[in-house]
Amino acid sequence: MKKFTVFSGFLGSGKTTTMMRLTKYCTANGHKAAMISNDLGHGVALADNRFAGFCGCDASQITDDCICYVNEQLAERLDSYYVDGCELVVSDIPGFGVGALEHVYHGLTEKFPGQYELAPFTVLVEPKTVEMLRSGTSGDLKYLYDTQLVEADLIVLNKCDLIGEEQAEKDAEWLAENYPLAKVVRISAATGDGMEELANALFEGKASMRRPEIGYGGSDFAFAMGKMCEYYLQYHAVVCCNDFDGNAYLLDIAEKVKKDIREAGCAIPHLKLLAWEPEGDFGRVDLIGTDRETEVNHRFARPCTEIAVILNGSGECPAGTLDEVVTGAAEEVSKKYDLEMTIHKKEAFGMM
Ligand SMILES: Nc1nc2c(ncn2[C@@H]2O[C@H](COP(=O)(O)OP(=O)(O)OP(=O)(O)O)[C@@H](O)[C@H]2O)c(=O)[nH]1
Ligand SMILES: [Mg+2]
Repeated sequence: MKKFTVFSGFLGSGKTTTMMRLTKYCTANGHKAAMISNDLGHGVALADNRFAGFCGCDASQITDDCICYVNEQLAERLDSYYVDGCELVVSDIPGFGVGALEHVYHGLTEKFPGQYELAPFTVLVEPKTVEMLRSGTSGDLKYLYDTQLVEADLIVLNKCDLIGEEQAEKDAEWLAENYPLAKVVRISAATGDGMEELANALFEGKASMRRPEIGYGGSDFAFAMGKMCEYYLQYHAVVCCNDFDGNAYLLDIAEKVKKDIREAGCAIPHLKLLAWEPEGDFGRVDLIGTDRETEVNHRFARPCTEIAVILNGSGECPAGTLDEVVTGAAEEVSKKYDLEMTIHKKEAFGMM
């Protein structure tokens, strides 16, 4: 089998966590699987790909562009995975992306007819987003939340561990009623619940290849995309003392970004903070919005004396504001911890 699927879904919905959990599940059950992270930035390994690698996943990345626009590069990558015995490859698209059904599924089919078995086009959604869509409070980004789901052959309601069974059932019913062409499955990438059902849906299901009208490039698209920007900072830091706590350091940066972004009247749907030291110990913290608890997803086991850091994520604000806030937070917190920072690369750019 040479199955390929795209995981779409808004920033922070759990695409990377699900790809990691799913590919490990499939490989452990006799169907080798691999994942491609499609974070945006030029020429560096970004947080999702490094994190997946540190966690032992069969993972690579495409970062120069959205996979929508690089069919040939994607095809080459897929071929190398299939030669290596993979039966399923999953790639995400940037969390504010839409249009991958047309650009990736139809693009691959037109350029490489019969070469890939396309699994259902899959869209992850978390309960918080369902709640916003249901209550009509999804604000300026409504077009993105809704259009992603309109593209779905398979909707994956993730983070079901955060809600009760009854609420999960209600959310799944609402999704099925409002996006009637999609099948809905419920999972928790955090606990692993639902992986068998998800794997079966991908291996047994097929892409519909329908072409929904999503107003790609139109005024609603431009309005929502015009709000989004992308940022990354990569640096190295030398620590002065032997009691440096990398976990507290990352958390402090995240909390400062949260506070400063709030004060700037902006939003930051997802910032990923990843740091590692030469022996391979690492820490990962996720800031998901300014009104939620910062999440510690992996802790340094020991104090360290030297770290490399990648901070990357997406803001609902001008690129300059995100740059100022995140770079400023990294610099200020580094000073507080007596770190000597050497910045290797930084990028901040708007999506329109
Ligand atoms: N409670 C809970 N948290 C989850 C689950 N899946 C993911 N998360 C957390 O949600 C946050 C975002 O998850 P990611 O997998 O990085 O989300 P993403 O969709 O890849 O985000 P982008 O790369 O920004 O588009 C992380 O802190 C995860 O640990 C889940 O099933 N339950
Ligand atoms: Mg991700």
